[in-house]
Amino acid sequence: MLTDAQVQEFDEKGFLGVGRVLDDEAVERLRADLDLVMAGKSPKPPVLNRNMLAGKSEYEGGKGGEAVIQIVNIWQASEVFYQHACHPTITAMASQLCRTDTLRIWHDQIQYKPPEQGGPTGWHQDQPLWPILQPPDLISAWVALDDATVENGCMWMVPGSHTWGNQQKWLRGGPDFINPEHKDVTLLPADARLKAEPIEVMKGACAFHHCLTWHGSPHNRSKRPRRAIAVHYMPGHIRYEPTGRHVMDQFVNVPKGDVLSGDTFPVVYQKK
Ligand SMILES: O=C(O)CCC(=O)C(=O)O
Repeated sequence: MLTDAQVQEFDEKGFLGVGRVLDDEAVERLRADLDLVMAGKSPKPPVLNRNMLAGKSEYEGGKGGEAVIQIVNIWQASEVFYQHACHPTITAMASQLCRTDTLRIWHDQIQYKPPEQGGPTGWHQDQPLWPILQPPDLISAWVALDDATVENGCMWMVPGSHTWGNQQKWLRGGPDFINPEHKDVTLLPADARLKAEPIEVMKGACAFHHCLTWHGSPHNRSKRPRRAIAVHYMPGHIRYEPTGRHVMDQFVNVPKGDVLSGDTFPVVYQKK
């Protein structure tokens, strides 16, 4: 259980580090299955397994052999990752932060930034990039499979930005990438501060973020890998409201306006 102070911190900042949730053995099991899936050797494939930077501009890290390996729905390719998505402590905390009795997996996501060649992940908000879901009440549990520090490209987030609405089309990385820029600051509250904080997460530890929190992660030019698994969770009331395209659309079997449920969006937490 999270304390009231932790819940309040999440409500105010839009993110919260909660410390260690996995022991070394659990991390090793996940790393071993990640290797199998990345090599295309798992019994079933994930939904995506790609370099996110392929075909992107130099500014976005697409040139010079840089990579961010993104795997979507590794839980469908690996029982170990499915069990991770159902982790009782993580899901109980997530349900507490989004005040729900029911949590479903929206999708999960590995982002692996390899040593020296790890590219950046652009500044963004999650929910605007998921244009088939409403309302914007989702939460992500990001668990480090290596120590993620400033040196190897940990995420950065802007405190309070989850309260500023959908700003996705105005967002971009600043010249140093560490802080974001907004193309029309008149659309933001007068007291909005675009000052990002690094979210360092040690191996086996977890940080939550709200689906409107501005975040991004720079290059990994260190000699260490940066592997992490984010599970994006839907509270029980999230509806299917398509206004754009998304890779998970092909798995939706409910009519527009219904709660997004079904085999590919399993319930992983139900309060008794
Ligand atoms: O792992 C990263 O650096 C970015 C992940 C991300 O954008 C997310 O979990 O929403």
